[in-house]
Amino acid sequence: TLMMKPQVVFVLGGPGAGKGTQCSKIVEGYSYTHLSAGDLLREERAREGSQVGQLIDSHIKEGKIVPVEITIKLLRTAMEDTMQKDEKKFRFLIDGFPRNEDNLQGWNTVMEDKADVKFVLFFDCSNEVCIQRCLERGKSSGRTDDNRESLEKRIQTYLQSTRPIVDQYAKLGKVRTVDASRCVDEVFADVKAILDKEG
Ligand code: UP5
Ligand code: MG
Repeated sequence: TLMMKPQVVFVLGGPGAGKGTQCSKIVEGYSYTHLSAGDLLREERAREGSQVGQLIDSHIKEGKIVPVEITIKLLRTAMEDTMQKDEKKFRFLIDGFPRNEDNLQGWNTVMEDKADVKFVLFFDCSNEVCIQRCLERGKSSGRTDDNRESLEKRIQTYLQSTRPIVDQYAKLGKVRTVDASRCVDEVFADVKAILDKEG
C-alpha cells in the first residue's frame, strides 16, 4: 500500500515552556500524533536490556543533548509504527526536537526526503517562568532533571544550542511563535489560530 509522506511540525521552546501540555490539547482537536523526544528517551532509558539507558540517564540529568542517532531511531520507529497501524495518521507533532546542530543534521541526513517539515511551533517563555514551572512540577513529577541544578544546565543548553536552531528556521520563514508565558487556555487559543490557518 502507498503510504502518505509524514507531515511534521517541530515543537520547540524552553524547558517547561508548555510544549507537552499544548501538544496534548492539540491532539484532542486535530489529527496529529504527539511524539515527545524526551518521553521517548525516558522510555528507552527504562526499557530492560537497553544498551543506551545509562547514557540517556546521565545526559538528561546534566541537561545535555543525547547523540542524534539514538533520538532519531526512536522517533523514526515511533512514526513508522504509528503509520503502520493507521495509515490516516501521518501528521506528527515532534516535541522537543531538534535541539542542536547535531540533531538538525541527523534529521536532514536520515529524514529529509522521508518527511516534510511544515513549520516550527515555538513556545516563547522567559527563563524565570520556565524554571518556576519545572520546580513546581518537580514536587511530584519524579523527573530527575526538575531540580534547580539540572534546570540551570537545561536553560544553558537551551540558550546555547536550541535557540540557534529556532533562529535558523525563522530565517526560512518557518517559525510560528506563541507567547507561552500566559495561562494554558490563552496559549492554546493562539495555537488553534495557527493550526487553523496552516491547515
Ligand atoms: N504548565 C504548562 N503550561 C503552563 C501554562 N501556560 N501556565 C502555567 N503552567 C503551565 O509543562 C511544564 C509544567 O508547567 C507542567 O507542570 C505544566 O502543568 C505547567 P510541560 O507542558 O511539561 O512543558 P514542556 O515544555 O513539555 O517541558 P519539559 O520539561 O518537558 O521540557 P524539556 O524540553 O526540558 O524536556 P524534554 O522532555 O523535552 O527533554 C528532557 C531532556 O531529554 C533534555 O534536557 C535532554 O537531556 C533530553 N533530550 C535530548 O537529549 N534530545 C531530544 O531530542 C529531546 C530531549
Ligand atoms: Mg515535555
